[in-house]
Amino acid sequence: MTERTASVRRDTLETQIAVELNLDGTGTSTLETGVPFLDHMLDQVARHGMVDLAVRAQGDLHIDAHHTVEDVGITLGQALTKALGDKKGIRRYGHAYVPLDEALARVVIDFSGRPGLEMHADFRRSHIGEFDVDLFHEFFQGLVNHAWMTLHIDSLRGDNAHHVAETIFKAFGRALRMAAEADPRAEGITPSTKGSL
Ligand SMILES: [Mn+2]
Repeated sequence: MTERTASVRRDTLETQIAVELNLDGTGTSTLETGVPFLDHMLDQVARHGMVDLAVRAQGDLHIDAHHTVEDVGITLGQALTKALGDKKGIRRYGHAYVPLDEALARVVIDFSGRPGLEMHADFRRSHIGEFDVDLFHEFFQGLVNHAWMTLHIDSLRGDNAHHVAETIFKAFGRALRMAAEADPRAEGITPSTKGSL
């Protein structure tokens, strides 16, 4: 496979975001979104997805973290689309179960070419530190809309909200790795009977 990297800049009046992505990386990251808990979660995606990821964001955090978190999702989605290219030779589907103590999450990905999000996660508190747990859905909705992926997220159990979030993002990273990975038996082949994704 040729190099699968992307560099995307997205500027609006609300946020200015730059994402650099290498799908065939080693799990290193440079994260400066201005939202520390989001940085912590993106670090999990890079590490467990074995992708190299740099995200720099300047957002209207004086309002709240909503625009920044959503727009980081959008820009990361755009970077995924660009880095995946024609999707020839990838596995397309990926899934992972990840536990963290009492918490357990399952994430299933299909690089289907159709945006779709099913997210089922109950958090027992509204905030993790200063981070509003509603924003996890905003992040993943922005991501799937621009990565053209079907994404099923199920938090199967968990008491601690930090644990629940972390299992979701680690499982997302693992599932992403599987779905985006080169399948040595399918070199040059589009993983769809339609012939395109
Ligand atoms: Mn943690």
